[in-house]
Amino acid sequence: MQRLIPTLRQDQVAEGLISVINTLQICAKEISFRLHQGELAGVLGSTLDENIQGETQKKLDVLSNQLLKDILLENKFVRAVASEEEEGIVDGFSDGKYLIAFDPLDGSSNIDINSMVGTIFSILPAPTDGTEDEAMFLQPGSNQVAAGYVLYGPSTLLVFTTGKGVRVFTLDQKVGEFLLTEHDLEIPKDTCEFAINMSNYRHWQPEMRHYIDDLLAGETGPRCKNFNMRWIAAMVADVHRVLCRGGLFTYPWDCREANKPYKLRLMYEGNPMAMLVEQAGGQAHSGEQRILDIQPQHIHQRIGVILGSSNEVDACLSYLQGSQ
Ligand code: AFP
Repeated sequence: MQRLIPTLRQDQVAEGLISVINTLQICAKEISFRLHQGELAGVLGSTLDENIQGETQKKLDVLSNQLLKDILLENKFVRAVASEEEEGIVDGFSDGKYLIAFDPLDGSSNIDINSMVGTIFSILPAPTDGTEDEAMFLQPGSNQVAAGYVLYGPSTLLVFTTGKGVRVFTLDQKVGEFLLTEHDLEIPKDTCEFAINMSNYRHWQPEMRHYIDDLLAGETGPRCKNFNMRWIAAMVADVHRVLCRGGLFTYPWDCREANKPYKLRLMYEGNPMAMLVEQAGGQAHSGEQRILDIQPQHIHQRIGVILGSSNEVDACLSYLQGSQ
């Protein structure tokens, strides 16, 4: 089985980008080791702090964030990093070619129940026109040169794209190397599976409720087929399932808090997952536009997400646009 670096070279990925992806896999192995040690490493449970999003931080959120930041910032190709856990960006090398945005540990409420979590990353080119600070990161997702995630599950997987399809590597614990196990993931166009946090039903807009009602109505309803539902409560794991066997994943607009109608973040979750999904032949939409076309306003921006099997994303959008 092929190793990571030779695969990247075969895909004719630029040397600087290979170096950044290599650094990310080093971090991933370290986080994976700590997670698998669990209680034995004394890293489970929460800290007493909240992150910039106002959420309680788990010890492993803090540890993974620190690790990624420290190791990435030693790489001379890294101009700056932005993290879901940090208020502002952190500068690296002034002539670095790449910007890395990451969610160090997505789905962290799963840590203490020994369920799946992951590290999501997005790599953008550093602007060369003198743009500085946070403004450097405010590029549409279509500018990403690579995106991916590490899924810490029964196996540790590195799933990424550099724009030439979606590659899956599995961490061989015996030799400590990521080995290529899937060359080109492809999402089936049709699906009978969806993922949504149903407990928020009462907070959605009527058109989204109508769409989900019709899925639940099954083969005697207007969609004329039975749908199954899955919810892992970690986007990284739910999207992995969609990439492997199709499905629709959505975290839609929600009216609970007028100034916070969306949950997922554009830079750390929306954009990288959208690039992967499109590279695998699926679609990723915010409900208003293609996610990769969104011009970010700030690094912690949140958006609606509807992604997965292409025909099902179209079906969902047709309800939202009122044509069903
Ligand atoms: P964290 O990164 O703070 O753990 O949040 C995970 C997440 O943003 C996303 O991965 C899940 O899809 C979503 O939250 C699950 O949230 P709920 O199940 O609470 O709706």
